[in-house]
Amino acid sequence: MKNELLKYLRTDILPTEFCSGCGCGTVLNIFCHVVDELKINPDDIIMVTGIGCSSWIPSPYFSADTLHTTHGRAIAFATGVKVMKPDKHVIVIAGDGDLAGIGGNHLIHAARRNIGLTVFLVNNYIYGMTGGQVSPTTPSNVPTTTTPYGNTEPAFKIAELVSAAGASYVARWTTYQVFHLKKAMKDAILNKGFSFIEICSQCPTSYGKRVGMREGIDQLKDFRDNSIDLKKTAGMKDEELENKFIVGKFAERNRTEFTENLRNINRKFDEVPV
Ligand SMILES: Cc1ncc(C[n+]2csc(CCOP(=O)(O)OP(=O)(O)O)c2C)c(N)n1
Ligand SMILES: [Mg+2]
Repeated sequence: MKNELLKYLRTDILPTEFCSGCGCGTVLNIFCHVVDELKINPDDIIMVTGIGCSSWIPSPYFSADTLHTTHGRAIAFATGVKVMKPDKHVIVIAGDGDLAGIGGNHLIHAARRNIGLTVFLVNNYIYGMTGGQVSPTTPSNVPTTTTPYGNTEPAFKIAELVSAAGASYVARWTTYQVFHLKKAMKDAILNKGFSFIEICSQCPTSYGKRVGMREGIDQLKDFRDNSIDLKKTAGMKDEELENKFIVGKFAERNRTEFTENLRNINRKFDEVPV
């Protein structure tokens, strides 16, 4: 029996290049379910991505119009697309290095503008594709190829950062909570303003092995055993939350969307007699 969801993929290049145990396949799978259940025509989707393993989720695997852009610039390109094509679903899927490292400024300013993009940041806590360099979300003390004696920096709390910057929808889930993640992806796509989900994902090849979790399943068990609902964290100390994955919805706000403001200005000037 043929899987109905294969119609969303570029099947001529399957199977994917993802390592065994990688979370990228899970994210791709859930994303196909989301598009199918929301009954979105892929012709109404424009995928935008950067460089990295997680950037391969949309490109080349998802079959829609796609911009596979330079490292860190996905949101800049996506902003241009959304301004010109405000009626399309403009969806970015990329990594922690891409979106929070080199592309970090694009991310926070897009959130501040509340431009109607949907961004799924696949946080595997490392520069996966290039073999395991430290990223802005790598936890302190973790040894990486560029921090062989342990990471001396604290990690960005990326969902909290994007929420503080003004995004109108923000959530964090892991690849273990597939049904919560699916629901959140739907909410994010349907939200009119800037929507962001941090998806904590496993990378056995470049990250897991450095923290004693050699197989993808080991990290999935870590997500299962150490996730905590955001609603239950009130009053908890930072030390108690160390090494926990705080999951849930961080923001849902009603703010005017950026391209709507642009349209309003255009309308105003259209009415001015010349
Ligand atoms: C301007 C620039 N700098 C560096 C690179 C090399 N590079 C390619 S992918 C990557 C890291 C990707 O990490 P992340 O975005 O977290 O994606 P992952 O592979 O972990 O999914 C880097 C540094 C590049 N391609 N372009
Ligand atoms: Mg990464």
